[in-house]
Amino acid sequence: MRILFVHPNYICGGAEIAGKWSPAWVAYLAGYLKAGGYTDYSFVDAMTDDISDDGLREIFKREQPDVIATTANTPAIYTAERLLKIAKEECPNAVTLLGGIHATFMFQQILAEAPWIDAIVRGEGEAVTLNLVRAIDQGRWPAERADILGIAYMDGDQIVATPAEPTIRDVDSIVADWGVLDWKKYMYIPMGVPVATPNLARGCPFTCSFCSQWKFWRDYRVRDPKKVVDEIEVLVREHGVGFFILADEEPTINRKKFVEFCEELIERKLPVYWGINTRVTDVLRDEELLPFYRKAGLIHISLGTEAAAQLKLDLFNKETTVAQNKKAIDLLRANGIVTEAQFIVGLENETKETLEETYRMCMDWNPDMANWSMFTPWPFSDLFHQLGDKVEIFDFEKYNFVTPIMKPLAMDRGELLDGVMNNYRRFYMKKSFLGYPWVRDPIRRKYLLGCLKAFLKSAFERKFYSLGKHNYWGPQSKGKINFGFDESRKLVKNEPQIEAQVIQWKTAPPRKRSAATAEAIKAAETAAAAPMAGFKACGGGDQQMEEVAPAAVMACGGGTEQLPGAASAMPRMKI
Ligand code: B12
Ligand code: SF4
Repeated sequence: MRILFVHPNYICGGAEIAGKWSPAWVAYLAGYLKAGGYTDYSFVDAMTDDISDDGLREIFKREQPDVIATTANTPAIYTAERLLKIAKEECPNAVTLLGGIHATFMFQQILAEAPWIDAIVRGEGEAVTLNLVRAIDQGRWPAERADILGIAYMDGDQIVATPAEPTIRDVDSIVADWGVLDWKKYMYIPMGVPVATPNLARGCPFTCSFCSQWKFWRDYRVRDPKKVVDEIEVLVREHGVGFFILADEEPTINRKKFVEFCEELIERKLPVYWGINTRVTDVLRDEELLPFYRKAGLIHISLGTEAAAQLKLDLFNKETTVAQNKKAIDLLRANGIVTEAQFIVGLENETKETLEETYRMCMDWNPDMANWSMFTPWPFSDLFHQLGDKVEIFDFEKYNFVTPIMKPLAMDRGELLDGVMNNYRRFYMKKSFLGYPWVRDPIRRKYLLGCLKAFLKSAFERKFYSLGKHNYWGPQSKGKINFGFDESRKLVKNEPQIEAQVIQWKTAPPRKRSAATAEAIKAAETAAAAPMAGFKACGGGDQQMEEVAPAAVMACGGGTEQLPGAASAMPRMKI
């Protein structure tokens, strides 16, 4: 049973600019398969090695694996679909698999667009993949595929989605096989060392309206910190990793575990620095602990500050305040931790003035780094549904935080991009002359200058924000920018039963439901209960998540109306 994992070759000039990133999904899936007795797997990183479609074709032709598996975030979806098409053409007998965030929620559209995909793995991948590989190995595939939880596939012209696989309770049973990656390739420019993204915890108890990660993992689980440090020790000692970023959505919410994790790192004296993404509220809560976190090697915290206006934070259901953002940055700076403030811009009410306001607020907070991401309306986020028909672009390849998907009412997309670039230029110009070179702590200084180097390299090569590709050469070119949207791409609205599955995949606890979700659930409970009777949460099985509402849900526009052109092309759905 030969399994070939392939990471799709998609690049957009966002976070990739910091170096060559090692993909964690492969290591975690491979490790779980290994524990289940399947060790004949290998990996091709088409993104890091910049492998073309023709190059992949050659590899598939030569390798002839039994299973070809790839991943996709939203912007990489078409690249992944194409990759599996080539895989099917060259290896018609191989089983083609797709997993990751986008396919978990958008499987109906994907299977319609890419019927050569044999199965989509929904949500957390380890247990489902092992069950699926076993079924193939034991000759039960495809005859018994309906018994495998957590997958979606085409059966003739019908889409079948099996009940959700329960999330893995014993998260310590997941032991990554980092040896599947070729570590020479993965270099983090700021530190000049290989970089990894291990997992301490999965999931997030918050419910920000623009985000879908809290829906994806369904519940929050933390691994044994000692075991995670064991994994990091392997990464450092066997693979030369010198920097890691926890792949977690919310690594610090369980303070006890996070403290244990830091204690263990300190005790083992591993030569490694690291970073996290976390919430400002956790930083404020842990004010006293920040020196200890720094001692454990934590040198970079990227904060979901998101906005300079309270109204926007509330719209995002962020449960934070502007004042908290400023305070958290002050505390981190005082404790020698590099701070990165993340802003989301480009909603419909964005103007030149609001962009300027964000810049001024940012200068006032004075983080070490700042990041202006374009608002990206994942169709499976709560905010998307609140936007109604305001989203016009459904070319998912551009859903990448660097392309303006929404057109603000008062400016065009080119002006928005130019405004964002103006913020970057001013911010980093100041930092490069008046900030980074004068930082006293040598590690922090090295790190910041390293980040600047990565940033300048990508700006010089016009790769930053895909500027060259979009024909942006500075303010004078803002009227000539071409984002190359494929406007023939449409959103295929899920059929009601599938939409109900998507909604119920993770229904937020009532306290935290956004207004839109709560309203949608209420509407569904009154209007749609009868026709949906017998239809169970998480796909209809008996494996219910406790917090999932028992009543049927048909929400977020889950009606029967399709976008023009979509209805006739859609296969029927069977659950
Ligand atoms: C590390 C990371 C990166 C790294 C990527 C490293 C790499 N080579 O993989 C870097 C910094 C390069 C990066 C860049 C970007 N990222 Co990023 N990234 C993350 C982060 C923080 C962790 C991802 C991770 O490793 N998780 C741990 C692994 C174990 O989880 P996983 O990948 O989901 O895999 C599990 C399942 O999904 C499933 N699975 C996944 N794939 C497959 C495949 C098969 C066959 C199967 C069976 C199962 C399966 O099984 C796995 C184990 O359970 C997430 C946020 C988060 N906390 O998850 C954002 C995230 C994935 N990134 C995101 C985005 C948008 C981007 C960028 C577009 C942003 C930008 N402009 O820079 C770029 C795109 C880069 C690209 N070319 O694809 C979004 C995606 C949202 C979406 N709807 O798709 C996320 C969720 C962040 C967010 N704020 O929403 N990213
Ligand atoms: S805190 Fe908000 S943005 Fe961050 S992972 Fe959780 S839900 Fe998403």
